[in-house]
Amino acid sequence: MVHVELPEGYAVPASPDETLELATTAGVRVLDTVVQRRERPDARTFIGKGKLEEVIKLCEGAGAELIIFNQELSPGQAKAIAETTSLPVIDRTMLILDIFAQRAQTRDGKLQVELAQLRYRQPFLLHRNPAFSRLEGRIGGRGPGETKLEMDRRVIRDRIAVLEKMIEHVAAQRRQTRKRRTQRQVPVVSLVGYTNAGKSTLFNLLTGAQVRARNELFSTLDPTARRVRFPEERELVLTDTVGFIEHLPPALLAAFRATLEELHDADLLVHVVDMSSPRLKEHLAAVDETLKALELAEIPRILVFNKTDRVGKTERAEALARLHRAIPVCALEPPSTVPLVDAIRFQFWRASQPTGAGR
Ligand SMILES: Nc1nc2c(ncn2[C@@H]2O[C@H](COP(=O)(O)OP(=O)(O)OP(=O)(O)O)[C@@H](O)[C@H]2O)c(=O)[nH]1
Ligand SMILES: [Mg+2]
Repeated sequence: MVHVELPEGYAVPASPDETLELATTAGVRVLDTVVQRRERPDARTFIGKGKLEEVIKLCEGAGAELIIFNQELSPGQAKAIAETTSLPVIDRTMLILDIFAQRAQTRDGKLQVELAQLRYRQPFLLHRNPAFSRLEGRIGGRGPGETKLEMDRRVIRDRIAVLEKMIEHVAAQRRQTRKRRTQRQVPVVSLVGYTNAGKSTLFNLLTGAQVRARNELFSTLDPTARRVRFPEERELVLTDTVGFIEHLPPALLAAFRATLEELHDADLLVHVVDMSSPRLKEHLAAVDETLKALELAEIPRILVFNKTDRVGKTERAEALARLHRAIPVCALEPPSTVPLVDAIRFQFWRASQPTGAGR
């Protein structure tokens, strides 16, 4: 893996630790990480000709089969690098897309991932990058659908158009379901947040569902909705969604617009945060930015600091949560979610009795 540090003023690079985790999730073992400090990126190869040759030698020595760049490469840079080595080269975005390709289960999810892959790779493919044929079926080179990813540009353009139509069709069906829901005036609460924050765990706890919740990045791709009943015949719909990440590839965001569109119906967003993460601040900022980009910043939001058990002392967890005006919870301990449930109820039914108060 190649990681480049640039001086202030340049875009902050993605965390190399997180990219290592992404690689592990995708099924890649990273043999070595080369860190380079530069005054500015090399226009042609990003890391410069000499450094690139050094990296290639290192790969040959270690028996590496793939080079991962911890940043987005321009199509020109990817091409120049591919011309220097016979090893396939992928960037962080392709790594993320690969995880999505492996995870996609539903037809809808598969369509969206394939669209994202084609859109992202289109400019690369226009250069007839030979590295792509070597990637076929491997990390960075597999798709969720039946389509071969190595295609000529006209075929790709046609396929993109078909995918867009199919996704729009699914989105229209979803809109119908949502309309019925809105007509019945059931409030919708959506869990949002950084990947691996514990959204699905909390969702399962609050709804009794059993969606996939694992210690890995991007466990959840498909949105799930469940009714939650409260005393006094009250109910709401809770939804679980795909997690966000720093430097979220725009191609992915665009393709997932159909899925994320559901968030526009939410009457309340519950932003779940892994409070034990050393990159807490960056995660908060990444989610804020993504919500803004999706035009969801206006929806009322409750901030939830999850994984209090991992922060050690309860007082410390509570102080940190207070500092950020967040509600502390531990999604592994059901009683800890009472304040959150009360806050949600208060949002919709101000006059209702707090949980456990009875009447
Ligand atoms: N210690 C601890 N672990 C938790 C807590 N909540 C969730 N986890 C763990 O964190 C990991 C991620 O949980 P998920 O619920 O899959 O996270 P998510 O936000 O849905 O993640 P994505 O779907 O990948 O975006 C799992 O291993 C959970 O068991 C918590 O309160 N404490
Ligand atoms: Mg999840």
